[in-house]
Amino acid sequence: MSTVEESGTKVAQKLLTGSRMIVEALKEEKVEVIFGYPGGAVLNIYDALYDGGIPHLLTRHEQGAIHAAEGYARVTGRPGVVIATSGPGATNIVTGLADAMIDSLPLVVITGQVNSQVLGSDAFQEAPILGISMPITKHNFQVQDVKELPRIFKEAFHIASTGRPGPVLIDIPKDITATSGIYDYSKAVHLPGYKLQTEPDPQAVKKVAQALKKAEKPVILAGAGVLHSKATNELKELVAKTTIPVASTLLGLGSFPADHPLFLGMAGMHGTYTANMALYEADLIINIGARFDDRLTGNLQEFAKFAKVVHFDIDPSEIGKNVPTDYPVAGDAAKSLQLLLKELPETADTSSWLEQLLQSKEDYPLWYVEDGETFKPQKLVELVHELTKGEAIVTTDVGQHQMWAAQFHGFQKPDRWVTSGGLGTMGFGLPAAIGAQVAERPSTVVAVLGDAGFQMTLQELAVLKEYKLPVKVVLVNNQSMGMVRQWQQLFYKERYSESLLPNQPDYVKLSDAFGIKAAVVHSEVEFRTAFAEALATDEPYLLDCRVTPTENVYPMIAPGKGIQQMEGVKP
Ligand SMILES: Cc1ncc(C[n+]2csc(CCOP(=O)(O)OP(=O)(O)O)c2C)c(N)n1
Repeated sequence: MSTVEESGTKVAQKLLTGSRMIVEALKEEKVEVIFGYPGGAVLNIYDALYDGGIPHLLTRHEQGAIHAAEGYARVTGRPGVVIATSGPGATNIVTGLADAMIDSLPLVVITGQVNSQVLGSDAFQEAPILGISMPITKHNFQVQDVKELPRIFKEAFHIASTGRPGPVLIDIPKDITATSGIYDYSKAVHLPGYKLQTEPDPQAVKKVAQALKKAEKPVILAGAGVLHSKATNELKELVAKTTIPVASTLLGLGSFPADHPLFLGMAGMHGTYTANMALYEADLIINIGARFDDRLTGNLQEFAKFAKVVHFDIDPSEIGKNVPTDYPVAGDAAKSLQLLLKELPETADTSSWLEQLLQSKEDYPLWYVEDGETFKPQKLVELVHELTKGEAIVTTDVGQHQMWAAQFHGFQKPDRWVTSGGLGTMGFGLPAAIGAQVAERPSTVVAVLGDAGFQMTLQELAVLKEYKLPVKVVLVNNQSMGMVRQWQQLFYKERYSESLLPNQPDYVKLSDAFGIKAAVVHSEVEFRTAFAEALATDEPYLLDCRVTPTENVYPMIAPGKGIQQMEGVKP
């Protein structure tokens, strides 16, 4: 350690160890919380954090830390920060990196690495995380000289949070964290190879306005890009001016109010009849910030058969990737829509199209049948909405419960919906709820989880207790991996291979062991009482909800089918 540091004038002199530089850089980036887990290669960093002045949340597994950071990023729009040690610590965050990459969530992930001198020698806890993470990060760095640390941190935060957001990994050999160097965070980011295309081309937007003028059956597809670019007001204005109806992707839920008469619901594999038929029959699809992924489009041969396609996207490489695009507009969604609003001409007469869609909404709503005996999972989701007045942040795992939450919760506002869309990561929901609750302490956060997914990361219950996070865990317990069971029922002749879970832990005892109140719920009546009690406390709570074990998610587009070929539509 340098004498300058010991003299007490360390920051002013700007001669700092690598670990202190990391803490200073995180402070300059106004990082509110770090999600992490210590280990040998990051001991110097943890020592600097000991009195470094940035809160740290210790999860019980590195996967928990990165999903928590994703939850934080989704709710705040700011980069979530993660620290993991080398080797197994680093490999434990791989799923989260892939998840954040495909769902465009900004993260800055710091991994410890073995000492520079032994790099590449299969040293203890060495894992080539740079190579492993290359295709699943927006960018990654390995620090080779302590002097580079400030520049690399500044670039990492810039890259993670600008353009299409994504995870950036910084791998730091242990010796670098102990070495001193000059700390200068004042230099502006200079990345000639990193070109952002936030400003839309006015000519391209003009062409969209012309296309709108002619369209008699237009539909907007709102994706997560609307949320990332905070374009929800512009979207509302566009709809107010044009009366074009809106369908949403799974990740776009909340970008347009669910109770708006022109909202058609979620589109895609488990989308509403009306949203899917609108996309099928449309003569103009206006995609704002969606990837046209396969769960949305179904069989591409059938998708947008009759439509011209407009695609607004911050990432030009997404435009035309899956669906041929007639009107490409690369740029920030909010800016593009602002330009479009200025250009708007009179639109064509769409009244018969609207009449058709509004009638379809009425005739073919989402539906389920009450059997008078079992607790329907769809009802459960409706009750979560009702009892939280739709104000809660809802996180989920992956599976049937995720689809029911997407279908039946009715998101009114942006950034209240936290789910693993692209990767479909079981185990995401509980840690993501932790990150969301840390981001918004006063808000109600409800983690709607599957019984199988919960068992993948349930050790994070310890975090709820330790950090007094009042997350309400609603376990949609159907005694199976419901979505797998559904596919085996429908496509594998009911051969339920390894998807039934008759042996479950006693979740009340389990919660009790973590110091968390819990109850078992079998019916709507019991749920109303127990959930009201859970909401009334400022403590975490777990409800083990025994729902209909054989319920399926409908409508459904079977694999290989077109978006119009839905099964299980209300008769
Ligand atoms: C890490 C991971 N492994 C496997 C899968 C495949 N998978 C998708 S849904 C599902 C079942 C989920 O069961 P559960 O958590 O109980 O939710 P449910 O479908 O019953 O609501 C499985 C195994 C996955 N998405 N993620």
